[in-house]
Amino acid sequence: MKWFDQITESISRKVAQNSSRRSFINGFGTALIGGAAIPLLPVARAAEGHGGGQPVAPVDGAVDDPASCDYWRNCSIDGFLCSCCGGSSTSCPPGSEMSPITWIGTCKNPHDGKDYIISYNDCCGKTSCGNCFCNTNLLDRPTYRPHTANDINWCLGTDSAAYHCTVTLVLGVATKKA
Ligand code: ABN
Repeated sequence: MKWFDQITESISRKVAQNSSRRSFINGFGTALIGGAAIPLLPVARAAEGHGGGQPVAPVDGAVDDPASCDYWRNCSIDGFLCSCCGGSSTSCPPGSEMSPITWIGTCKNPHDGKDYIISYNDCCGKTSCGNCFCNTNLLDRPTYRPHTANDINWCLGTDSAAYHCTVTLVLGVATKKA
């Protein structure tokens, strides 16, 4: 093993002769600061809260508040926005239950120009919320065709039929024109 010791010693001496303390500190500092900066690099993150996990780009005149009737996902709603009732655009307020049977609409996302299938699920089991009533009705049809109408209490299949508010769930991209 003597040969191994000699080689190691010779390499160590060469490194020590050719590198100063200053250059070591310089290199070490660069590695430290460079490493710390890596988490600051841009990475793709799913956009939360704007629907469908779609990338969100600012669009002139677009309303980006889910608690507004003009928010793109609310294009075909008839009811109270759960965002104004203690819930969110995708979750029912505490104490209410989401209806499994819903009205389905199609709305254009101004951020990417695509049409999305939106499920308007009623939240049930509490009296009417009374806040942020919206009646936008895009492609809504008369109630004698209930499967294409939004002016219906969809609190069916829930413990209670009492209507409280409505959430808007993005089901996917619409591939065919409605
Ligand atoms: N789908 C909302 C709703 C509930 C009760 C009555 C009319 C409309």
